[in-house]
Amino acid sequence: MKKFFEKIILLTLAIILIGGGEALAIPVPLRGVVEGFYGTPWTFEDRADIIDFCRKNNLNSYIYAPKDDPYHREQWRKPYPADKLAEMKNLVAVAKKNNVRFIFAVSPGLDLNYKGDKGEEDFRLMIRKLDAMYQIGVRDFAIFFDDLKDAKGNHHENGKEQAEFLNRVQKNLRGRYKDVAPLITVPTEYFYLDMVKGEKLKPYTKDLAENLDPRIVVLYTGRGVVCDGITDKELAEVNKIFGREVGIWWNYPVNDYSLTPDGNRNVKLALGAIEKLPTAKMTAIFFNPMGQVQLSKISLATGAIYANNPVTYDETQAWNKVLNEQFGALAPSMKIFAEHSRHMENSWAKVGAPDAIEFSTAAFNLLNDWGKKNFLDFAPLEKKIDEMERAADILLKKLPQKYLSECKPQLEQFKRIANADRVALESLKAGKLDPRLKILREEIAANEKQAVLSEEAARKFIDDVIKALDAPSKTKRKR
Ligand code: 14T
Repeated sequence: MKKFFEKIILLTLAIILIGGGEALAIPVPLRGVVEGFYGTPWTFEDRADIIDFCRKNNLNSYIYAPKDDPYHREQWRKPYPADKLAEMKNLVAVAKKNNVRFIFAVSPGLDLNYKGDKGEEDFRLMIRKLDAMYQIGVRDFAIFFDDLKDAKGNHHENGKEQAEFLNRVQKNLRGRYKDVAPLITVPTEYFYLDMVKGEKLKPYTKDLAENLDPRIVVLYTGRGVVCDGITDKELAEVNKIFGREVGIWWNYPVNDYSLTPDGNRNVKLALGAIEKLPTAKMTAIFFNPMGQVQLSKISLATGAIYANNPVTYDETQAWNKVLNEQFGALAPSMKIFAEHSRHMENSWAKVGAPDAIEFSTAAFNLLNDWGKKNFLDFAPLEKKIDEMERAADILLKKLPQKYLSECKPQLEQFKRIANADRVALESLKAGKLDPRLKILREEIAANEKQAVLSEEAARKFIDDVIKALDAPSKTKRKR
């Protein structure tokens, strides 16, 4: 009888939810930022600033997991020295004040021992490490096992051992402290294509999934490490593998795989909106940002809109709203710049909307007509180039220092590209390659060691025009 009434109530709720016209917002329960990138970690000021940003954008969690904090990964056994601990304590208080969960993560996988005396010792050291954080007010913990592959792409982790370690840590902490939240983890095989071989689960993933306490939250990154969206179906598939609702570690706007040879400055900035994520119910989503903390806020704020209501999320609308809010009078210029710097792609990564679609379309149409038609409409592309030059000048002059310090090389490169695009366009008009164009291209190429943007749009137009005009007779005769 009780069951029957429960069903009626649930049914009524479902009718209200589905049929109620206005869709009810269902925020992702755990939503926030994971400082999980390689390279120079954020400062404690940056972190306090991002926690304040989280509150303002209704994100409720921040995960502390900077890969290059030695105490987080390489020397995870070492306790934080007093000065670092004091800064951490202060940050934990900031989070508490802002109603944001401070989730402290350790990545012990590089050399963690699971068995024997060494295993016991490492377990004890892990507990000591987490206990010190409990003492300064931390109530949320994570243990990550990502990126443990050797040069050949193999790892030597055992899923059962890892599961037992995680279960034991969780049991120990929650046994002694009633106010500690469920543990969060990232497996060693943390993207779908790494979990399976053909139709079958790989042994590590199978063993981990079978043995891991169902209360432990598992995060994964999608089909790949950095991938072009996650569908509801894909998420359901991974939920099935782990027998729980898996959370998402989303690798956008992170750009740590776009590095200068010195390994520190990020060459391309990810300034687009979050897109192509599930609308189905999910338990957690964390966005991995760029080292550039201020500029990360464009994408992170769109992520916050998404995480607060995945079903109604519209990336274009969110992106425009966020840029207006964050840049005020500079928003129109910032939009033009950001549009050319949102798609991230290399041999193994692909994410973010294509750069400057209107530019590419105008350029494509023009080059397509060139040599075929007598009348060429240069106006659409000319307008785009005008806008780019104006935007670059305005931003270089007026952007507040906190932003400029994160994107000056990219803005200067943007200006160079716009300038070369202008010369390219004039060359097309004249039907003859302006010799300056190749010199400009050389300059741009030389600067690509520190700044890249619009690879398939404004940057490509330069190459395309040189190609078209370098062999004019050929192209023209083709008709
Ligand atoms: F924890 C994981 F979900 C994860 O994404 N781990 C790292 C992360 O720290 C990094 O910021 C992100 C983007 O580069 O990807 C993972 O790191 C990798 C993965 C690779 F396959 C770095 C280089 C790779 F080749």
